[in-house]
Amino acid sequence: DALKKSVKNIDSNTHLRGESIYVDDINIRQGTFFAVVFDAPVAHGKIKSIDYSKAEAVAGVERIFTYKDIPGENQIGGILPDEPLFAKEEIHFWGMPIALIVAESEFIARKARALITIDIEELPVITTAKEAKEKNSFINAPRSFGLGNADKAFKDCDYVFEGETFSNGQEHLYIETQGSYVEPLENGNLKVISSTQGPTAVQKAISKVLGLPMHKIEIDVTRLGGGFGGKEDQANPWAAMTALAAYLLNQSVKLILNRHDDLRMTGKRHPYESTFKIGLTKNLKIQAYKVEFLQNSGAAADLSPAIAERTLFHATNSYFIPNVATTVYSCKTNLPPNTAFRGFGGPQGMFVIESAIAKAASELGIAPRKIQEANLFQENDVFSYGQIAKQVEAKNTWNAAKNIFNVEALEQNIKEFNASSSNLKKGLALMPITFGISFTNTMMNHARALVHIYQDGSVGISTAAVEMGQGVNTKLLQIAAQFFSIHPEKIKIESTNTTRVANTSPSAASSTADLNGKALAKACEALLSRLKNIVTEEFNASKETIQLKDEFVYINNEKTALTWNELINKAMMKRVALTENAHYATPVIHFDKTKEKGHPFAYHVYGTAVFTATVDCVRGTYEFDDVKIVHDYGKSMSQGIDLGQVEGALIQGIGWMTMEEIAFNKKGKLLSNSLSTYKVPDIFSIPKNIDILPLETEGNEMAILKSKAVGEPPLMYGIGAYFAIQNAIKAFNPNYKLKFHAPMTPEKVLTSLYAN
Ligand code: LUZ
Ligand code: MOS
Repeated sequence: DALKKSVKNIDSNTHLRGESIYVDDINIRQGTFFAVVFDAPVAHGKIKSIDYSKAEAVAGVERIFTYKDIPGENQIGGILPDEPLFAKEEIHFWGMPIALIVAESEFIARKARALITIDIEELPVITTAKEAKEKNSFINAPRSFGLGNADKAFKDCDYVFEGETFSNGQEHLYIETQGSYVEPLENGNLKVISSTQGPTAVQKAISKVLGLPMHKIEIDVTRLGGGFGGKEDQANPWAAMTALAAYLLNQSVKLILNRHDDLRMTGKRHPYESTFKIGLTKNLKIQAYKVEFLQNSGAAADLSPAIAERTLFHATNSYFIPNVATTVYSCKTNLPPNTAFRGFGGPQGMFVIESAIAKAASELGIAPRKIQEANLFQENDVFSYGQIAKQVEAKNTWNAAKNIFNVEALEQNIKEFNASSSNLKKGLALMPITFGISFTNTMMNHARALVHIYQDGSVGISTAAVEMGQGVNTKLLQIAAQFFSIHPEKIKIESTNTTRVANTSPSAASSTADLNGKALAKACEALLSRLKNIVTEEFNASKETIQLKDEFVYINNEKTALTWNELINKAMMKRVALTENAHYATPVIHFDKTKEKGHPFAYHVYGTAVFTATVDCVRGTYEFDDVKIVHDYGKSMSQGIDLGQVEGALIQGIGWMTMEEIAFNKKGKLLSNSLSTYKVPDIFSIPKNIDILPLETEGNEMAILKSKAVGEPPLMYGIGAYFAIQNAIKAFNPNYKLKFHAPMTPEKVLTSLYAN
């Protein structure tokens, strides 16, 4: 079966040659203007006056746009209408856009920006979730999920432990920064090229800001140089500003944020401050778990309420706990609005339960894996949100990892190493993951595909899927190649365009290949059915006996002389439609927010990682010797692409947990504002050895071709890195009380090694 083979990413050639087109590479129209955003230099305040006169006087400056120029609404909030495109009277975060300077070159626009003066009455600044909660500063009402009766169950527990955790934000650091290019067409129509995961979200934002119907606005996306959630909602403002300028000037405008502007103005992964209470029986069964999550949402809702919800969905990770009480507060602060980031609140929830287990294990003097193993989800267990677990692979991936990688021998080796080494200490940690696949907002789980078979037998495919390096276009191409049984070179995946495929959900939630792939499969099936009707007439054969294989028609498994191209030609002669538009909506799923119960996920993805870390106890530095993983791909349709996704997510998760340290000062100014102060994993800091094995399973019918979603779940393996380091520190310093304050930077490791 061709699909089982490792396929090559269809973008690999143009990527390698530097020929792949991103927004900044587009051939722009003559006379195009360039834009730069003027943003707030404080985190909270009232604007008393702004003087644009010196900036406007710079030669080559065309015009400066503010909220006053907006013909529609000065509003880009997605879930809640609480976010202006341009600040009017109040400033809510450092980096909040105030104006757009449009000039003949970006250089001139930047020069002009430096000449703008602003007078602001500063107001008190909130930077942490805890402060926000104390001051009753929230985005919306808190949410709570519950199962059983946690408060009552604690009374019957043999052991109860409590603790606090913090996990910091994370910068998306997509290689392609935010940007858009807008070309006015005739009759006030606009063509918008945007680096966005959500073309429809951009179209809606522009429609609202300009007061134009959506049909006048065409969004086109070829590919992104990375998104990671940062462009699910936050591509909107830049596209809306560019569209505003292009519309009012009736000239093309281009806006590309440079790295510093992007880091300062955009939201990140949400920092969380949480408190937990965990209760266990003597035989290590977790009986009760209670947690309060404080999400640092930033200055506006953005996607925070949905992200908070996913934190609750994943609060017990891979463990069945009969009594659960979880609450999340979306806390309004004066940071840039935090947003979607691979895992979407799930990682933050999972870090807390793993911390609770580590704390319990440390207090009881046992290995955390004993508690982890005793509580893994089993078939027909219920999640706190009411979904009954089916086709559960939690234990299977755990046991496979434990056996294949011989965890007991590994543990023994580490003990012996630690006994004989004084300055280097090793630590082990296991990290199981369970991640729900589907947008938690049920209505978002649908997609469309538009397929043209051209009369020469070549095929063009449009869907809502946005290619952002994850390889979704390659998967779509594989699906069509499999259904039609034609050579991949006959198939082209078109850009993602709102005039061809409308009303789309963003490419997010790990669901892009599933949703768009299933819609594509439906379209292909409908076309095939019509083509087979032609063969039926022609050969007087019953439809079930007809097959297309390697560009020939087969009847009863016998090759006929009729080729794919001839069949398509016959279809043209017979006036059979060679275009199909199909819609797919995930069946079964539902969720009732009034009860906080339902069946929100099509299925779950499982896996287990085994980490070994070595800490240099003189310097506080560390290395990961080994990460060994058994991952549940279902029946992977693209092994190379899926492996790449697991590797990338793993490294991104390790970065979040260990070295990526976002810092704001008390006044809300971003200190980690460049790549010299914000460190992401590089080739030298990734694990020395990475072993990723697939779990052998039948796959899941709800996944496209039984090949499970792969984008987000493996990021959470990275949490194991944190605990492997903790265990190494403990081997050096028996007095060390575990701390749950991520990222575990070398500075923190060093102080922990010598703390008592
Ligand atoms: N985006 C979204 C997501 O809007 N809803 C989700 O449930 C989700 N999950 C993961 C990543 N992005
Ligand atoms: Mo997302 S965190 O845009 O899947």
